[in-house]
Amino acid sequence: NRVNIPFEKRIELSTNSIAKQLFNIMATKKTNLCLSVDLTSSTKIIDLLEKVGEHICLVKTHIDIIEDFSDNFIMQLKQLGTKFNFLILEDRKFADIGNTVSLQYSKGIYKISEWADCVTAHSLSGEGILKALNTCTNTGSKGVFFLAEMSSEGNLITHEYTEATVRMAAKYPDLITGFVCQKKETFSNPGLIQLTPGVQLDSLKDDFGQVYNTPEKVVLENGADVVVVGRGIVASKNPEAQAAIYKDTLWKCYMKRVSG
Ligand code: 5IU
Repeated sequence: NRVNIPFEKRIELSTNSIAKQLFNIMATKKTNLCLSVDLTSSTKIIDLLEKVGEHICLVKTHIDIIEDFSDNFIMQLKQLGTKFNFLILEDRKFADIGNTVSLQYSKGIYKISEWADCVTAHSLSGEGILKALNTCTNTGSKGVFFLAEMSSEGNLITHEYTEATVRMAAKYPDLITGFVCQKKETFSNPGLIQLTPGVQLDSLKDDFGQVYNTPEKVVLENGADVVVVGRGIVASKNPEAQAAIYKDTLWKCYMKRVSG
């Protein structure tokens, strides 16, 4: 069972270079925390990452919500990634036909393919989306977290959709880093990474349908490898202390999982 294999052992089982790097970072830094920096000011993002960079393996961005975007921001972000050893996931949730996605990925103001180690994508439009992301090669290594399930209540993803998504991903072993999903049964390949959002310690939901679970539930019961926390850290009074708490709690759950 993939959830009982330690990250160190899963490095050699993965076929995507970003998955290998991420497993390696998690094992070395002893953290499976991904911070979702859903802030609209680039200086606030940089300040926050200076404080919490040591606690995270991955930072998740929504580049299109930033109001003062600049190439300099990207440079700072990359530098922090190198300084603290974390990767960057742009949560773009690509969903269009392949040709449009290849433009959205590499062109425009953001030029995502030039700086994001990995991106998220929907399977809704079909395999062309993976073909497109796979052909854009202005960086050496890249990865895709394919969206197999969502955390929000009332989302329209069915069991069949999830299964078809996992089958589609299997055709692109070099490209797929893992799945954004909620359950351990969703896939079995131990070389792939389960990224799970919807975690907060002091809240059960937000006003717009987000559903929160506890670290114990997502890591021990539901098989999350990397756990996404946004407002639980970003909106707290002391993000630095809070990041350390999430990191320790999530890592303890992971240790319990692989030793039990
Ligand atoms: N996100 C989800 N649920 C999902 C997917 C993505 O919450 O199913 I796919 C994103 C949205 C947000 C972050 O950027 O993860 C969660 O932030 P909060 O922890 O603040 O709810």
